Formats: sequence, C-alpha cells, structure tokens
Amino acid sequence: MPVVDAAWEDWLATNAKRGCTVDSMVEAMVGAGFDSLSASAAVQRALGAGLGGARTAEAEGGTQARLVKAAPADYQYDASPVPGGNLIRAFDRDVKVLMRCERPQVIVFGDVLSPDECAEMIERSRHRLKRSTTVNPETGQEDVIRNRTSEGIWFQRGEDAFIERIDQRIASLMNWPVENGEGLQILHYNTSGEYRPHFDYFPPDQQGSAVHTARGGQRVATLIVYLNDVENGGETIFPEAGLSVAGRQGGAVYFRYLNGLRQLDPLTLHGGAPVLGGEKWIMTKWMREREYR
Ligand code: PD2
Ligand code: ZN
Repeated sequence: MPVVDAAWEDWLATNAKRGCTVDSMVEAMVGAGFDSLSASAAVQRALGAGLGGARTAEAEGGTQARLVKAAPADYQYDASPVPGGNLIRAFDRDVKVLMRCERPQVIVFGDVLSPDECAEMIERSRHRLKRSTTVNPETGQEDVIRNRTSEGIWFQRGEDAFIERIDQRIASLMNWPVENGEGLQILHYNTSGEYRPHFDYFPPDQQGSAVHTARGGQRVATLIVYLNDVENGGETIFPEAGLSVAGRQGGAVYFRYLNGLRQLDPLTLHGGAPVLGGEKWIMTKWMREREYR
C-alpha cells in the first residue's frame, strides 16, 4: 500500500482547499492503492488541519465536507451527567465502568445488557432490517449512501415491557430523562460493513438540521451497546482522539458532545471501522436536549 508522503499531503491540502468532497478524495486514494480506512483518516486529517474546523453531519461520511465553526480549543468540558465510580446502579442493573476519557467525554461500560437480552434484541430485529440511511445536511432527508453499509431497525420508545425496561436502564445510566431519548436503533453490519467517521449531532450551520432539531432539540450524547462479539474489526473509532473501542457483547460506549453552554465537541468525530471477520450488531440510543415526542 502507498504511504501518505509529502506529495500526497500536498495533494490532500490542495483538494481540501478546492472544496472537494470527502468521497471523491477517498475514492481517488483507494484507486491509487490505499485501503479505505487509511484514505478516510488522511482526508479527515487534511480537512481538519487545512481548514481549522471539524467536519459535520451524520451524513458527513457522505457527500459534503462541511465545517462547523467550533475549534477543539473552544469547547468547554463541563461535568458529565454520568455519575462517577466503578459501578453504576442503572435502574435494574449494576453496570461496570471500564474506561473514562475526559477530552472528548467517552466512557466504556461493561454489562449494560445480559447475553440473553442481547440475543433477544438481535432476534427481534433480524427479520426487519432495512438498509441504513444518513441525514442529508442540505435537505434533512434520509439518504442511502455508501459510507454507511449497515442495515437497521428502530424500536419505538417503551413500545413493550422489554423495550421499556431497556430504555429505562439506559436513561438511568446516561442520567438523562427517558422522555428525551430517541427510540432504540439496532444496526447490523456484515463483513466489510462500516460507518465512516461522522458526528451524531446535527450541524447547526446546515439547512437540513432544522427538520431534526425541531423535535426535541439537538442531540446531547450517544450510547452504543454492542450486542455481539465481532470476530475481527468493527471497532468504534474516534480518529481525532486516537481512540478505538473494541466492543464486547453487552458492553457499551458513551460519548457526550453538547455541553451546558450548547457548544458541540468536534473531538467526538467517530465511526464504525470495517468489520474484517464475522458480523456486528449494535444498539444505539441518542439523547436530546428536550422531550422527544
Ligand atoms: O457501529 C458503530 O460502531 C458506530 C460508529 C459510529 C455506530 C454509529 N456511529 C452510529 O450509529 O451513530
Ligand atoms: Zn455515530
């Protein structure tokens, strides 16, 4: 595989300045022999370094490399709502804290769900999966794009007693009102499936965001629960923080990106690395500023 040498750095900087899309740059690099993860990381680096800002949007892995104004240095890290300690009583279950990172605010948990609960979530979802979409930053519509090669399904909040219990447990763990949570989303990736780096928040400077924030306001924090052990690959990566979380069944990663000043943390850029062997099942909970109806 080629390396990102001075010539490539120059090419990246020039194309980032010209406003080339993430996709087109990654594609060109892959065409020249880079693997998609290295190409994506180099493009993200170039955009960050060259333009002094962060890429935005869930759709970012998508077609447009847009910027938010916040620079990492501006974001004020205030206290996370998640309590301290090694063990957190979350509604009906004791959840282990395995790792905490302060900048960005990331926490890795063990035992959020039991193996039986993970199996039940997978079985309830298996036959209802649909190809995942991402939010188009211009229109706010959901688009199917290559940067998110997974299939998913949503459960309505509290739709039955089982889902209600999981919703309550997660709200208790995130220490955020259950009413502010979006419904649980289950995602399935086959081998080679990935979700390129993006933000979970809705970029304030993009037209399409208003459609989403009208209901419940901005997203505040994410919890990704791992429903199976992945044979190889499929880590949740935070490229700006140099962090990679290899999930274990029942465990979870939490990250928070909206502080009390309503600033958004660009260090929470994150993605799902390609699954190199086996399959990957996750469950995601997004919390909003206000009640989500
Ligand atoms: O599958 C993942 O690890 C992953 C990574 C980044 C999922 C999401 N984002 C997401 O659902 O937003
Ligand atoms: Zn995400």
